[in-house]
Amino acid sequence: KAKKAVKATDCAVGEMLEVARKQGIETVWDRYARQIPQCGFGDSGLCCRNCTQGPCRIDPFGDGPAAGVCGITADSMVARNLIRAIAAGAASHSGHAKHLAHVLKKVAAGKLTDYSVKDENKLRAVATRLGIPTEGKSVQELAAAVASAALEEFSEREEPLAWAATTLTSSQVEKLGGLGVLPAGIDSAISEILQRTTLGVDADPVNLLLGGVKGAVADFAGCHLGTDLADILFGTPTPVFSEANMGVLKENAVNIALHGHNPVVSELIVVAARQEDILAQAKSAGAEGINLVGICCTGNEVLMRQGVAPLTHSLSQEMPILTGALDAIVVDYQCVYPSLANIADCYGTKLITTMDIAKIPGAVHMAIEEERGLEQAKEIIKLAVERFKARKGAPTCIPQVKQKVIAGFSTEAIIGALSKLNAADPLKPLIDNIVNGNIQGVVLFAGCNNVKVPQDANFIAIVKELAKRDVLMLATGCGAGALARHGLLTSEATMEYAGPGLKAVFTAIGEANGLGGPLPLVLHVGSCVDNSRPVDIAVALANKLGVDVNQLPVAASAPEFKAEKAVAIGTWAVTLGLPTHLGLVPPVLGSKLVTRVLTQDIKDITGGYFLVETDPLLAAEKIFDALQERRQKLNIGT
Ligand code: NFS
Repeated sequence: KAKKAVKATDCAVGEMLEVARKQGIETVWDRYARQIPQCGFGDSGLCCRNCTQGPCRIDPFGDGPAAGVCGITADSMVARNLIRAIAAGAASHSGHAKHLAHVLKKVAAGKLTDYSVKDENKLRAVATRLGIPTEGKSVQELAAAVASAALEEFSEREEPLAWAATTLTSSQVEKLGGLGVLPAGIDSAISEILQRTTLGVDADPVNLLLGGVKGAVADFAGCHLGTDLADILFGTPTPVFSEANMGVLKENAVNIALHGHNPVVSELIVVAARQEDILAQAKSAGAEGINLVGICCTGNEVLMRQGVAPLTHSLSQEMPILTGALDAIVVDYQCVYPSLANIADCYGTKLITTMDIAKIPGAVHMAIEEERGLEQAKEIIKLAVERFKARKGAPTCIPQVKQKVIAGFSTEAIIGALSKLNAADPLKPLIDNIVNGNIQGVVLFAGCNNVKVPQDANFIAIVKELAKRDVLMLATGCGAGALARHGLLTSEATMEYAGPGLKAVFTAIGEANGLGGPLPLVLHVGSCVDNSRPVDIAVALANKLGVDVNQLPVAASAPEFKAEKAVAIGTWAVTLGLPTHLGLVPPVLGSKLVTRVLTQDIKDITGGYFLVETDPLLAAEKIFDALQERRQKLNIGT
């Protein structure tokens, strides 16, 4: 009972909840309470609205209807609903990637003055991986070739997706091809799911799930594409120091939050905020400066590349407005709660939407045209300055809570850090330490916060438990954010929580890299699309060892997931061979068959499987056991 009352473990969020209560402001937690009890049919995947003969519901206990009006069974209904979520997730990640591809194409054509290729090495590396000849080619030419290769990924062609075929191990590619789940186009895989799940198409639950796997592979390609193109356009992240949580707000500065997922707009706001004319405007309004902060994955993008402080994440995105100190929230798309508009209106905070596919009633909409992006970024900042002027002198209540953060661990940065130990063979120290047991395995923490879990509680508990057991951990998305706000992305956390093996390895790497201490307890590898980065490392390890990813002591965990994007990512993690923990029960229990395929049968096909455990300590135990099982099979003991 007591556990239910806890909404968040972050005390800054706790303080703001108290403000919300006093002021009568409705939050995500209040709206959730009003939904209780939630629909049991929907919760178990047994509700279908795919045609107007419905909505149909199947009784999971066998007392009521056993089929929908068209005759669809529980197994197929659950499978259909699940793979529609995968399609939606893939559409989101790849829509973001497509947007970046269009920007790169315009950069290559010389049409944009405010954007450029920031990382030529990455551009050349990606081109080489794709088999595009780079010799003697200019940056412009290569950018054009990579952008058109990227855009070709979306529609259907003869060959499999290049961003899957060139990034995975050859045996993975062969296996996926053999299963018929290597897509020939991202958009075509998404559209195929929509077709096969409409009335009267695919009624075979296992076949439907395979369609979902194909969609998930398309999602992986979209994520990888998004990461590659963002690095090319804005730079590949390197380790960066910052601070996290609401204490980063400054009462006397113009505070602007960058929220959403795509760095296309936020990167220009960072540029604009550093320009003299804009700073002068802020100063003449009486502000000491412009303070940019991040929310969700746009926040992760600008943290990784620009050191912008992460303010808060996902579930608590409404909270910073209640400080009274947030002058503007600039959003692009995805994971932005529409409720921000009402709360922003109460406080006078400017909510600015920037994408034509993502408008919110009550927000100011400024459709960004990349051709005049910097000018528009300045207009946005001016709106925030106006709001600052209006609130200047009024009391604010900023929770004095912040934590140090080290982020910026791209694949390249991790390999770079390891190369300080062994320049000729950077992966060797990592492999040696996995083999000798200093590192028991690698776990990637991904995914969101969910209102059904006290915010961050599962992340924190599992990380602390696995740290003790010498597990090397990486994090992305709101998971990385949760760990950042709780001080777990620091060298100090390594000293406090890491087991002796992990501590020794992280200290050696940290010192060799001049960090003056160990690596942070968990490495922040980026936003959710950046879940592709750890795959690159796993693939490199597998290739070097001559094994496959599904044999490595590597696992993934999404302890507080909520978004359809997380369903897509989890599915490709399983497809690529990882035991993948979920801290909430996905809506599949209405089908024993689907539940069994996802948690057991799939293991015989891909080597990966879903491991569902809502208790964080038990989850840590089970994840650790999964790593041990792999170690034993590789004969590397404990
Ligand atoms: Ni990922 Fe990032 Fe957060 Fe979840 Fe949403 S911001 S893309 S989906 S909620 S981690």
